[in-house]
Amino acid sequence: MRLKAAIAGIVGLVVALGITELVHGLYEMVPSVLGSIAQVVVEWTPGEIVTQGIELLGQADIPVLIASVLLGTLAVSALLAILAVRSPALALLGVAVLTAVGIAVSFVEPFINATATVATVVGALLAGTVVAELMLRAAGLREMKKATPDAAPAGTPGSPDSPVVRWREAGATSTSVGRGGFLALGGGALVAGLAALGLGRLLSGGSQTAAAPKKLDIADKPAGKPSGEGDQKGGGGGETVTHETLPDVPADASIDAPGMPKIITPASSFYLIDAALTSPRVNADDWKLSLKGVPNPVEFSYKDLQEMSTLESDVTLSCVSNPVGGGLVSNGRWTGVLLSDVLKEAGVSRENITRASQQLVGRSVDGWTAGFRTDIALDGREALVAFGLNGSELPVKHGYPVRLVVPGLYGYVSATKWLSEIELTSWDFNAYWIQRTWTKEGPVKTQSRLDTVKGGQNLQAGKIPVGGVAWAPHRGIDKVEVSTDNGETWNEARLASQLHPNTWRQYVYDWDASPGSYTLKVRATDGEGVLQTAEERPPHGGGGTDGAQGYHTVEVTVA
Ligand SMILES: Nc1nc2c(c(=O)[nH]1)N[C@H]1C(S)=C(S)[C@@H](COP(=O)(O)O)O[C@H]1N2
Ligand SMILES: [Mo]
Repeated sequence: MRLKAAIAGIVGLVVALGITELVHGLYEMVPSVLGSIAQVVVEWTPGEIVTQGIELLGQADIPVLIASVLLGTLAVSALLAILAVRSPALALLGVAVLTAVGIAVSFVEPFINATATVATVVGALLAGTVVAELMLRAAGLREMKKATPDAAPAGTPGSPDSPVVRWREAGATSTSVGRGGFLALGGGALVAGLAALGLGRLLSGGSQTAAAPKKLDIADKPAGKPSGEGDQKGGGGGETVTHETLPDVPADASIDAPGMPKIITPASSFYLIDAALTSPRVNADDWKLSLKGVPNPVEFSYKDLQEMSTLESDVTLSCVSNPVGGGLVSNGRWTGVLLSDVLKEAGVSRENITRASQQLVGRSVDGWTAGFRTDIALDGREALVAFGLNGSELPVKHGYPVRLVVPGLYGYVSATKWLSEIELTSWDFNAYWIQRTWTKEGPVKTQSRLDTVKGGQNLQAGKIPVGGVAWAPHRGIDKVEVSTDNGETWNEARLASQLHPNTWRQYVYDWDASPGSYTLKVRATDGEGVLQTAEERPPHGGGGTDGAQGYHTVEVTVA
C-alpha cells in the first residue's frame, strides 16, 4: 500500500518536473525549477562548503547537485502521496507549499517572465497531483478513506474551488481508471514525464552552448571621428576615437613542444568558474552599464562602448582556487574599452578618490559582485571593460555581452561577467566571495606549471623538453628554473618572448635525461625580481583563501 502510494507521488512529481523543464526548454523566460532549487541550495550553503563545491569541482558538480535536488524532491513527493492516503487535505496543503516553494525559488533567476513562471509551476504541480490522485484511485487506496475537500487555505491548489478539488468531487465515486490501471497509468505517466524532462534539459542545454560567438566587427567601425556627439560619452569629449588591434602573436612567443598550452587559449577551452549554475542570457541591445557612486553618474549601452576608443589586450586570467599545477588559468586576447576611460566619463580620477569611493564594485545582472581598490583601475594597467575574446564577442559563459578583466587580480575580486553596474563605494562593502570568507584583496601570486611532463610518466632517456607556462600578471616573468633533483639544484630554462607582462610566458628546459627516478620542480621569478615562494599552501583553508602557492612538483621515471 505504502509502496504504491509512494510510487504515485513520485510519478506525479516526475510529471510536474517534466512539464516545468519542457516549458523551460521551449521558453527560457520560465526558469528550470530543478536548476533554481539547486541555485538556492548553493546560495544557502555556508561559504566554506560551497567553496569546495563550486570552485574546486568546477562545472562537474552541477549534475551531481541537480541529481541530489531531484532525489530530495522525489522523496518529499513520495511522502506526500503516502500522507494523501490518510489525509488528503494535509497532502494538498503540502502540494500547495511545494508550489509556493517552486515559485519562490524560480524568482532567484535574473530573467524570468513572472506570469508564465507562476502559471507553469502551478499548472505542472496540478497536473502532477491529478496523476498521483488517479494512481491512488487505480490502486484502490482512495476507497479506504473518502476524499474530503476542506482545510487547505483559499487561493491555493487545495482550496475548494481549485480544479483538483472540483475534479475530486466529480470523480469521487467513479473508478473509471480501475485498479488494474495502476501500472498502465503510472507507467505511461512516468514515461511521458521523463520524456518531457529529458527533452526539456536537452533543449535548454543546447541553447546554452549552441551559437558560436560572432566575430567582432569593431575594427570596421569608423575610427578617427571626434567622439561625444551630443552626449558626453565616447573617449573624453572631442578626442579622437581609435580602434587598436594587436598584431598576430609573434612566432617567438611560443615554444613548440608536445603538451605545451597554446599561447592564446581558444575560447572553447578557456577555464570556466561561475557561482551561477546557468549563465544569464543578456540581450546586448537593451543591456546597460550604469556607473554609481561617481561624480557624474552615466550609463553606457553596448553601442556606446563600441564607439569609444577600443583596444585589444592580452591578459592571463586565473582563479584563486587553482591548485598548484592546475588548469584554472587561461590567456585571452580581450577587446574592450579601458576601465579608466569609462571612469573618466563618470568624472572619476585618481585625485578625487575618497574613503567613500575606495572600492570599485562590479555587479553582474544576476547580482554577483566583485570588488577591488579603485586606484588599481587608474594605475596605468590595462584593466578592461571587455566585450570581446580572441576576436569574437564574449561567449555567453564568459560574460556576454560585457565583463571586467583586470590584469594582476584573481577573478573573484575583479573579473565580473555579465557586468551591469560599476559602483564606487567604501572598503566596508564585502563582495560575493568575501561574504563567504575569502581574502579581501586578491593579487595573483607568481606561479609556474610543468605542462610537457606529467606525474607518473615513464620517459625515454635522452633529450626531454621540460616546459610549460609561468605567470605573474602585471609584473611579468623574468626567469624560470627547472630542477630535476627535487630542488637541490636549479637549471635556468629557455624563455619564449614575453607577449605582455600581463600574460603567462612559456619556458622549456632541455633536459638530458639518463635512466632513473626523478622529482621535477619548476619555479619562476617575476618582473620585479621576486622569486615565487616555495612555501606550500592549498588554494583554500591554508590560513585563508588567497591563492595556492609552492612549486609544481612531479615524479617521473626515465628508462
Ligand atoms: N557574474 C559573475 N562573474 C564572475 C564569476 C561569477 O561567478 N559570476 N566568477 C568569477 C571568478 S571566481 C573567476 S575565476 C572568473 C572566471 O572567468 P571565466 O569563467 O571567464 O574563466 O570570473 C569571475 N567573474
Ligand atoms: Mo575564481
